[in-house]
Amino acid sequence: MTKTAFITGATSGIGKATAETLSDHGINLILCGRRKERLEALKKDLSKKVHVHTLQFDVRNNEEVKKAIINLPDDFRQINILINNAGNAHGLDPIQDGSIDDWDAMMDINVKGLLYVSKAIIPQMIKRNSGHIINIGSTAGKEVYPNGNVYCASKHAVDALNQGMRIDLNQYNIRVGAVNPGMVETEFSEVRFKGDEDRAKNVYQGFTPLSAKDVAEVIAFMVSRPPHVNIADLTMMCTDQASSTIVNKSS
Ligand code: NDP
Ligand code: 8X3
Repeated sequence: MTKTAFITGATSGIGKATAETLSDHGINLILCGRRKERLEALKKDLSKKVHVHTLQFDVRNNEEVKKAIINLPDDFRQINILINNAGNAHGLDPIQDGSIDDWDAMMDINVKGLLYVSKAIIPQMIKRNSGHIINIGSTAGKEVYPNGNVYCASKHAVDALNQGMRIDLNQYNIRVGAVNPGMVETEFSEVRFKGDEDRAKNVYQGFTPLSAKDVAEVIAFMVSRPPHVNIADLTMMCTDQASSTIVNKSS
């Protein structure tokens, strides 16, 4: 049976690379994001290989999320794989200087958005007694680094939700697992530093970070395991990274 994957944050970085990689595995795709032109361009490209549907919504808006998922066309109603990927860091400031708007964005997108999307999709997986949810966490969900405070808190929440979902959905034969990447060169730092491209580039200078494709290949491995195998929690870093704060820039 051909599977369908629902990917949030498919317009860029890890989500986009995952869409491309899963299309190579013959998995049909529902691609989500706010930037419509990018969704359309990706659809045009990947439709050469698999069936693709796009949904434009902001994960912060629960009404938009519900409406988009309820109104999926018949061919895309059955979602076998949910990849909760949409997210970002906003700012990198000590807690005493942090911006409330940045905090709201991170908690609303990374935590509440993930919950809204999951809430809209889990019932159909329960009904079919089958499904696979992959949550994109972070090494920031495993440890806290200076000035990472609220981003790290949001990713620790994803770590807890990954465990909680796995426990609660176990009786319904639904696989739940997380990928927790270290530093991946995407638009992540451009968003974090509000469009400051030089500052964003500087984050990845002097070492070889993970690429979005590196993460996508791990996700493809997870979803292609036989039904009795669930990769529950996987942390990956580039070879030059040992922890959130220890990066070898001299290799
Ligand atoms: P990008 O900035 O390249 O991609 C982020 C994606 O999330 C975009 O497609 C964006 O789409 C989507 N998104 C952001 N906000 C919203 C929103 N409000 N509603 C809907 N979609 C949204 O970053 P990455 O690919 O690096 O990040 C993907 C995930 O990986 C995030 O959860 C991030 O925390 C995590 N991660 C990233 C790491 C890194 O170093 N890059 C390391 C570890 C984890 P659009 O703007 O079109 O809505
Ligand atoms: C993104 C990786 O180290 O910038 O989650 O937090 S990091």
